[in-house]
Amino acid sequence: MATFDTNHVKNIVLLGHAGSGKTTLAECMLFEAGLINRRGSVEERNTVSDYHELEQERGNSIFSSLLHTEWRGYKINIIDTPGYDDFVGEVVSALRVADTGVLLLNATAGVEVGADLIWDYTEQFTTPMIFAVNKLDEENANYDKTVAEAKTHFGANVLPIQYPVNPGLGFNCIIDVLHMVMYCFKKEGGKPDKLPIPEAEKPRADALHKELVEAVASNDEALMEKYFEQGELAEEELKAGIKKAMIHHDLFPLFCISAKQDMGSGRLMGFIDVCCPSANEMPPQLTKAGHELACSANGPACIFVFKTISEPHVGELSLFKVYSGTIKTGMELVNENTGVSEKINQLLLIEGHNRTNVNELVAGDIGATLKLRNTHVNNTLHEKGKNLELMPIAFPPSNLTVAIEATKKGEEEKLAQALHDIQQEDATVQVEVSAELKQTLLHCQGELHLTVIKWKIEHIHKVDVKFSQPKIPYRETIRKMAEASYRHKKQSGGSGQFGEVFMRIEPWYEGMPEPNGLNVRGRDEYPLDWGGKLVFYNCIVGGAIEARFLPSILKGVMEKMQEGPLTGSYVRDVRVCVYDGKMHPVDSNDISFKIAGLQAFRQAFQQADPQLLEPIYKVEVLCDDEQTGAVMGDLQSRRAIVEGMDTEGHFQKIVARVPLAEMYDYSSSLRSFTQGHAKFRMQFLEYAPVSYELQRKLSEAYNKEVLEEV
Ligand SMILES: Nc1nc2c(ncn2[C@@H]2O[C@H](COP(=O)(O)OP(=O)(O)O)[C@@H](O)[C@H]2O)c(=O)[nH]1
Ligand SMILES: [Mg+2]
Repeated sequence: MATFDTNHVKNIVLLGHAGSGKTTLAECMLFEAGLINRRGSVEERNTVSDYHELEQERGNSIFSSLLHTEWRGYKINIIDTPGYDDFVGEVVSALRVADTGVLLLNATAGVEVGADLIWDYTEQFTTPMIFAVNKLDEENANYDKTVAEAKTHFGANVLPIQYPVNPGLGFNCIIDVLHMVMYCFKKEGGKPDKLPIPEAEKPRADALHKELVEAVASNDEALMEKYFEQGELAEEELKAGIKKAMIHHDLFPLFCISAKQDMGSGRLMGFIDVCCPSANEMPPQLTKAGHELACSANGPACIFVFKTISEPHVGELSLFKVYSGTIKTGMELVNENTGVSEKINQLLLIEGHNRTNVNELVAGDIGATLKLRNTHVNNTLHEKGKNLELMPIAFPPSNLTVAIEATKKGEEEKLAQALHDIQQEDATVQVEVSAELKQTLLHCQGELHLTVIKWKIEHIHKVDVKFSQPKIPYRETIRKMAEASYRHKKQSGGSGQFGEVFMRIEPWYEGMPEPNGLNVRGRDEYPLDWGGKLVFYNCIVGGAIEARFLPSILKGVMEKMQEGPLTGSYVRDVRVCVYDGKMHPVDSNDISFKIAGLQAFRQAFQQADPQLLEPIYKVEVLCDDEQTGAVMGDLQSRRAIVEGMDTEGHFQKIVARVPLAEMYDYSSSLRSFTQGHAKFRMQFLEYAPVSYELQRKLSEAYNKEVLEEV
C-alpha cells in the first residue's frame, strides 16, 4: 500500500435512505480502483462492506463499515453507513470524521424520508455534501423529478454536475457540465468513453454549465470579477471555486451513477480527488478548551476514536481519525478522557472484514488499532505532555425504552456484562438499572435497533433475554388534610414492642402557613430524590413521645413514601405533623415507632383524598405536511394535549403534552402509520394528576398484585 500525505487523503461517508445503493457503490469504487478483482453484490451476500453475519442474514447494512480505495494518486477512505434511522448512531459517528458526505438518491423513488432525516445531521455538522442520483438504469428512473425534489428538500444550492442522456433501461450515457463532455459506458460498465456533447444536448448542457459557473462565481469575489470580465471561468478555477463553496456548505454538486451497472463511480472518485476537501482544508478542530488544532502531519500526535468493534477472538478494534501529527506503530499516547497511557501496537487499514498492517498514518487519515486498554468512542488520545480533548460526538437521544431481563434465573450477571459491552460499542444504547421500577431499562433507537441488540446478546454473549413494557414511574400525593393514629403492640416471647403515633398529614406547597392548632417543636424539610418534598413537624407536647423516637417515626414515613399506598409509587409533597402518641417504658423502641409511624402515615394517606400523578412528556413530532392529520389523530388517541404547530426545516412540527404511559410503542407506530415520514423527540415535562377512573384501575391492579405476593 502506497503512503499518502495529508493533501492526498479524502474521507467520505456514503449516506442515504436504506436501499439507495450505498453498499453497491462502495463495492464499485473498490472494484474500479482494483482493490477487489470481482464485484460482490448485496443479493449474493458477498460485498466487502456488509460482511457482518447479521447483515448477511438480513441483506442490508446495519453497521457502518470503513473501507479505503486508491484513485489516481489519492487515498479515499470510505465509510459506508446503514440507511435505517434506527442505526443513526453509526451515521453521526461517521459524519464526525468524514470531510465530505455523498448522499445517494434513488432515481426511481426521488427524495426518500431517510435522506431528509440524514440531511438534518449533515446540517448540524455542516459537512460538505455531494449528491449521487443512483439506479438510473432502472425502468422507472426519473432523474428530473429526483433533482427537482432534491432542490425542494435541500435547497437551490443542489447543482447538477452531470445529467443522464438516456435514463431507464439501457442507461449508459452521462453529460458532464463541468468538463463539458459526454461519458458513455460499455455494457459491463467501468471506464467510459469520453465523447463530445451531441448537438441536441448542447442547449441543456450549456445552460447547466452556466448555472454552475454562476453559482461558483457568486461564492467568491475574485471569481465573480473574473467571470464578469471574461464571461467564463477556467476549469481549474471552477474546481477550486466548487471546493471552496462546498467547504462553506454553500454548494452541493450532483452526480449520476448506476452502482449496479458500475457506471459513474470512477468519475465520482475523480471529482472527490480534486474538488472535495482533505482534512487540512477543513476548518481546524476545536478542542474542548476552545483551542484550534490544525490538521498537520508535523503537529502534536492526536487521534479521535469514533467507533469501536469488539470481535470474538480478535478483541476490541478502535477506529480513529488522526487529527494532528503522524501516528507510528509502537507509539505511546495518553488517553485524555481516561488518563491511561495506550501503546499503539498495531496500525491497521480497514477494508470491511480485512485488515492491513501499516507503519504510520498521517494527519487527516483514518485507521484502526487493536486491544487498547481503556479507550472508548469519543476518546481523544495524544502525545504525552499535551492536553488535547476534541469535541465528542453528540449522539441523538433514545426513541424506545423497554425493560429487559434474562429468561433464565442466575444469568443476570452475564446479561449485565453483555449490556456493558454493547453500550461500549454502541453509544446509542443506554442501560439504566431502575431501583424505582425494579427493572433494567434499555434505551435505544427503535424496534430494528432492538432486534440487533437482542441478536448480539443471544449470539455473541449467549444469554436469552425477554423484553417487556417498562413500568411507569407514577407519583402519589394527597389533596386534603387527614389525621390518623396507629398503635403498634407486640408481645410474643422475649422483648415486646409498643409505640403509638398520632399524625396529621396535609398536601405540602411552598410558602404554606405553619400547621394550625398544633404546637410546633421542630421542623425539618426533606427534598426527595424522586422530586418534591417531605416536611416533617414535631408537634409532640408533654413528652408523649421521646424525641429519640422521632427519627424512627420519620423512617417509617419515608419507607411508606417509597412505596405509596395507592400503587406502590413514590409519594411527594406531603407535610407530616406528629402531634401525639404513647410509649411503653420497656417495650417502646425504634422498630415499634417506625412501624407505628409507617402505619399511621398509610392510614392518614388513604383518608387524605390521595392523587396519583403521571409523568407527562413534551413530544415534538416532525412530519411531512400530508401526515399532520394522521399524527394529530393518533396523538389525540393517546390522551395528548396538542399545544401547537410550527415548522422546522422542511418538516411540520406538532408539539403536544403526552402521558408517558401512552408512549411505549410510539416510535414503531409512528414509523408505520407515516411510512417513516415522521420522527419525534420527547423530554420529561412535569407530573400531572391522572383521571379518577385510571387511578382506580391502577390502584386495584396494584392491590391485587400485593395480595398475590403475600
Ligand atoms: N437497478 C439498480 N439496482 C441497484 C443499484 N444500486 C443498488 N441497487 C440495488 O438496490 C438494493 C440495495 O442496494 P444497497 O447497496 O444494499 O443499498 P444501501 O442500503 O443503500 O446500502 C440492492 O438490491 C442492489 O442490488 C443501481 O444502480 N441500479
Ligand atoms: Mg448498505
